[in-house]
Amino acid sequence: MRKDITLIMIKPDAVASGYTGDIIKRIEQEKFVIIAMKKMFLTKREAEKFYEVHKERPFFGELTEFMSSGPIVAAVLQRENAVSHWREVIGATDPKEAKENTIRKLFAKSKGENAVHGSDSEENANLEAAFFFSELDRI
Ligand code: FUP
Repeated sequence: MRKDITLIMIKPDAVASGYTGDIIKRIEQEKFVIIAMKKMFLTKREAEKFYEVHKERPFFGELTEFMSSGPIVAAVLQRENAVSHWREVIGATDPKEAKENTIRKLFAKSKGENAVHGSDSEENANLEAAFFFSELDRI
């Protein structure tokens, strides 16, 4: 079976609330292989670069401010259908709309402070993984 990757982040709200361990446990329960993982602090400029596709959206300032407000954990995860499976596991962008037992239902505060990120396509997963990790980090 093909093993795809996705790029995920545990966002500043979830790291600050002490949910990193719970989320990593869930990653393993869902049979993802952790290819690379690091805790880091994005600058505003780095957050703006990562979310460049959203730069015309009204929430861009708030989003990049939030994403550079505290440490995050970024990781490359692998399993079959990694992108779609992770999106199922995390649930809807707005935790109020997320299904029971999804990560956002369990841990997110709001649509903006929503605990985790997941790539939205295989193409973006590869671009986003390369944003955070070198080829050497991902062997
Ligand atoms: P998702 O793919 O579920 O992370 O959501 P989007 O790509 O639509 O949005 C990217 C990020 O922008 C979200 F994680 C949170 C933020 N956002 C807002 O702050 N307000 C909105 O109305 C929509 C998204």
